[in-house]
Amino acid sequence: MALNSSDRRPKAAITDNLFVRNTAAVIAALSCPYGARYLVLQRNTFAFNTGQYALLTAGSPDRVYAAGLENCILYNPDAGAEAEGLMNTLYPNRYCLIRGWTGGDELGNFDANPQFVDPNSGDYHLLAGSPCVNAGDPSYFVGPDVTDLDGNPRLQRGRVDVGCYETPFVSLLVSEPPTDGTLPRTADNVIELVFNGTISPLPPGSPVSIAPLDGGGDVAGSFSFELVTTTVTDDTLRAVENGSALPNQTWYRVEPVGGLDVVPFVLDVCTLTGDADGSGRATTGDYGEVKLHLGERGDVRCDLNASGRVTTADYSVVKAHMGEQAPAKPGP
Ligand SMILES: [Ca+2]
Ligand SMILES: [Ca+2]
Ligand SMILES: [Ca+2]
Repeated sequence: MALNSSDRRPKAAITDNLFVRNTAAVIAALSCPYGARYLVLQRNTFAFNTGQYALLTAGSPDRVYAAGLENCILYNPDAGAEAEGLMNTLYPNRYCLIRGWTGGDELGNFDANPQFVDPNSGDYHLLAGSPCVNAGDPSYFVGPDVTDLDGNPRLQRGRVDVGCYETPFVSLLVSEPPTDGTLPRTADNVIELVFNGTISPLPPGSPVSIAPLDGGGDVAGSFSFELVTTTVTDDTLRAVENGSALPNQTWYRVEPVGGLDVVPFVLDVCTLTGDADGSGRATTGDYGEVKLHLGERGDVRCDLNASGRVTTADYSVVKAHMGEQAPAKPGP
């Protein structure tokens, strides 16, 4: 994308754009030569643009007041031609990676390789170890609806990244039960969520909401939550029902609360006592599943009566609910 602006309106912002591999004799990516003093360029990535200048933020070096840069990446081949007028800004450049530019360290600016994922193939997302990750203005406020160029939440891991992409560190990999799975125990049912990274520290209160799909209040307060380790430290959230808090044959939706710093997800599960094998119905097949796990201890799925161990007594739970199935899931 290339843009030439001579907009004289004050306090405009150009945000969350990717300007890459533009070529021009003079100004490659962006030109805002007149009245740019009230223009702020926020969370943009300018990379591999070639020309006399990668972008023009003022008419010339001696023109007073160029556009300001915040949380931007300027990483173009000719460091000397990064941008015209970087110094004379009404809004000082802050928290930017600017190749070859020094003099703004006290405002969080820095010069480094941004570590794009695969720029030769057009992927300008940031590697996990990029110096731009969580290097934006720490006091930068973005509302919950503000997204990056991909449409992902702009604020992740507590601090905005530099450039047009926010690195979504942590997302849900797998769950037990899986999507549309069942909670088969008479009590102390377990929902285990495994993420692709550490999720500690947890926010105060319940880290997820667990709301009945047919209406009614969040029941997350009826669960205890703990962090455990599956692959990396604290990558797994275990939610354990406190006793028999949930009625049978009821659908619930599990979602992260705002304070849990993960990519949003939706997990629907249904209570279905006796469904040891997760088939969605209590049948004789569940006897076989219990038999396979006889003797196991702890919060295991086949411990249907929540005694702490899988025994032949768990067969009676299947028998008591024989033939019951998960109701149709409410909603669209
Ligand atoms: Ca971040
Ligand atoms: Ca079953
Ligand atoms: Ca048992």
